[in-house]
Amino acid sequence: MSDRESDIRVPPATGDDGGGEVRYLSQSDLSVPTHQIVAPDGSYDAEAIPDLDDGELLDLYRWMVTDRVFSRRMVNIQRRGELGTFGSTRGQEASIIGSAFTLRPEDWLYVGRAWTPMFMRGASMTDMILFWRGIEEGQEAFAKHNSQIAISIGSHLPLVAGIAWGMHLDDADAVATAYLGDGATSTGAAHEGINLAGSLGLPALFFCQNNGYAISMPYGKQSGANTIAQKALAYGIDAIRVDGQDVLAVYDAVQSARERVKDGEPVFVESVTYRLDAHTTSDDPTRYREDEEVEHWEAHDPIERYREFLKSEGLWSEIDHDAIVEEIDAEFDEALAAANEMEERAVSEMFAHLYDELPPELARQLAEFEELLERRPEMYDYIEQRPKG
Ligand SMILES: Cc1ncc(C[n+]2csc(CCOP(=O)(O)OP(=O)(O)O)c2C)c(N)n1
Ligand SMILES: [Mg+2]
Repeated sequence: MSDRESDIRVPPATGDDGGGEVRYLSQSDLSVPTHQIVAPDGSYDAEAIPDLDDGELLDLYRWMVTDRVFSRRMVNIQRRGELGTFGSTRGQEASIIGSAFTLRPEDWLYVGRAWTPMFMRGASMTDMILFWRGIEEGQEAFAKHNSQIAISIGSHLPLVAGIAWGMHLDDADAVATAYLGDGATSTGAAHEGINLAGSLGLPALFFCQNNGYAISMPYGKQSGANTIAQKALAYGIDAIRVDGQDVLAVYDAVQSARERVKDGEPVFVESVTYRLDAHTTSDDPTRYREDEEVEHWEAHDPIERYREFLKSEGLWSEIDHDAIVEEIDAEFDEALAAANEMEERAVSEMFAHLYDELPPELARQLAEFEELLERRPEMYDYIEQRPKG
């Protein structure tokens, strides 16, 4: 916990040379830089390229395409009635892959809108389909890869701070990472988690994807802060703001952050990106945003930008894009077939998983529900027991 352990860190109230004037501490005095390596037009300074070998540079591309194909397929099966809902990540691939590429299997990963990082650490597409069908086995499988999905936004930040505290006590050579959205930064839990990490100096890495919206709420209406990165300073945490459409910049930023975090200096990263699809398949974004805005961001497609970089490096000829897409589609087909093999679910499962021992009120509700189904078996007709979500 380095020098943060000292008992008294309140700067003395000695006055200053303001000449009696009331002086404000203002965000307009802050200059918040945004890290970028490959500019939107594909130009870059070769000196600034992170130290990745050709194989790793090609892997970054493959994972970004995996992310895009997975989102497309998940939205499609939801439309066919085979999934309850899904949150697409189209447009955020550089942000998601550049960051996750820096993590090691021993790091803990708690994600918001970022599903491929689970695949990158060995979780299967089948488990992800099960998760989105509301089947608990999916989440259980993720835990085997030190990872979880937080649907209750911001709720995972205190947990990640707690995991980081445990890592600190164990002197572990690893970090605990929370992926969160811009909206999650407005929750009380996020404040508590980041504050705890900052005050104790814990190995926690906060990776915030500012994709412009919390469902229909644009960032500008959600917060008075010019940037999310600046919020970290109030917790005594250093921050990096990065161009989330530039996979190499995101990798570079998070790689640097991870090194610091390991030494007990938490870091907050704001990755500036954009959600091109709806919030989830239940949402209609045409109700709250203009086509021109989406078109603007489509012109900042992160995969296209990285493709330009690969061409400049002479690596594009190594890639057979159509073959990659075909392989990922085939992997998805297999995963879906495996997920469809799941047996019917018992309706009592609605009450399982959260508690070791059912609290009395839930036990009462379960008994009432079972009694109802016994008395009126035709009610089963209204309950979907196939694991479709
Ligand atoms: C604690 C909590 N409140 C409300 C919701 C409903 N909800 C689901 S997603 C969402 C917005 C999330 O926005 P953001 O954090 O920016 O993440 P994004 O979906 O943009 O990735 C809300 C309010 C929730 N899941 N959890
Ligand atoms: Mg958001």
